[in-house]
Amino acid sequence: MNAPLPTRQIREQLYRDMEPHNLTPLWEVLHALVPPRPNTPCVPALWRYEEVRPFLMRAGEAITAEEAVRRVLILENPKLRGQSAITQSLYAGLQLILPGEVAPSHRHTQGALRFIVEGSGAYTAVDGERTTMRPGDFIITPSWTWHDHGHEAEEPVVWLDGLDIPMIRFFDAGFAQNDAARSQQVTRPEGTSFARYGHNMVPVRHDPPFGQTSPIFSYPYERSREALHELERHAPVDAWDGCKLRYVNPLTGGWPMPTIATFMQRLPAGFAGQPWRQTDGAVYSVAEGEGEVEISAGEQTWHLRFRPRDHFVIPSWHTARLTSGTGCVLFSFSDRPVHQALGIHTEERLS
Ligand code: GTQ
Repeated sequence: MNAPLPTRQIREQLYRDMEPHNLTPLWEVLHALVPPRPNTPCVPALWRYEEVRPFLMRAGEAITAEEAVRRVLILENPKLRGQSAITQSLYAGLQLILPGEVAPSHRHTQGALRFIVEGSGAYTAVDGERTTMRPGDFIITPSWTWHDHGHEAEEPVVWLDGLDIPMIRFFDAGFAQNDAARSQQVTRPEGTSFARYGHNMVPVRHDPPFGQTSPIFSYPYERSREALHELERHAPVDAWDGCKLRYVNPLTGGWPMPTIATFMQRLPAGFAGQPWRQTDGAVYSVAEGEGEVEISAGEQTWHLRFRPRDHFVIPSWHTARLTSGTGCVLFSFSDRPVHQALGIHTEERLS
């Protein structure tokens, strides 16, 4: 009789024999599959605008908006290089359009937001209506709506693109089409959507024009900024967030986009915030002012000092705290609507 094989050999033989059958033992990976806490591969990162801008302008010389279709430099998480992702679920990029250019009309199931970083006078057209871009405006391209971008003014215009590209890729649910026309036909004057839906009033009879996405596709900075400044003067400042508002879909009171939450916050001068962590990793665009974000996870700590037009990412379940000497205004977006729809959104406010 043969001596029984040692346990390790028995297991390794089993793994080798079942390998060609596309079978693998759970017990070897279980700890990583259901970790005790979120364990993202993403890391915090900062893109300084003064470093990025020269590359954008060089891109402007290297390729036209028309040839590129979208002339964008993707902000890739340093630990997700090659994946066109800033977090596991979100895409971010900086798009440049120059006077006289057109980024041709197309549509896709991926939803997009724009946050205007530099320059005025370019437009984006959604479903027959144009909206002019100004710095600090938050603009939405709802899933599966035709959209083109154009520029008939004087100066380069740069905006932050935030899309749910990695999420839609994860679900293998991406479709896209190019329009036969370069620029879509304008069918409504600029401002129609805002007049209908943007004044705390909505038409008595209407169908939601963009399904689960907000019927307002431009939230002008003028309005958001004024609200934040009023709050700073008259309302208590939150010890973690400063004065932070979320954008809403006026038809539902919920998020403006089904996959992406958007926020704008003001940190008063001298603000030294308390630390927090949450499961939704978030991307920030600095609209005004300067400050610092301290981010930590495990043994590691990052100190990111930000200035106007800089961009940074706070990954899932990283502890973060914000400070600002001068005071600042921050726009941010995350995948929180999906966490909430699944009942898995978690936040801890620490002190
Ligand atoms: O403007 O339609 O940054 O389709 C990436 C994909 C922008 C856009 C991006 C896109 C767009």
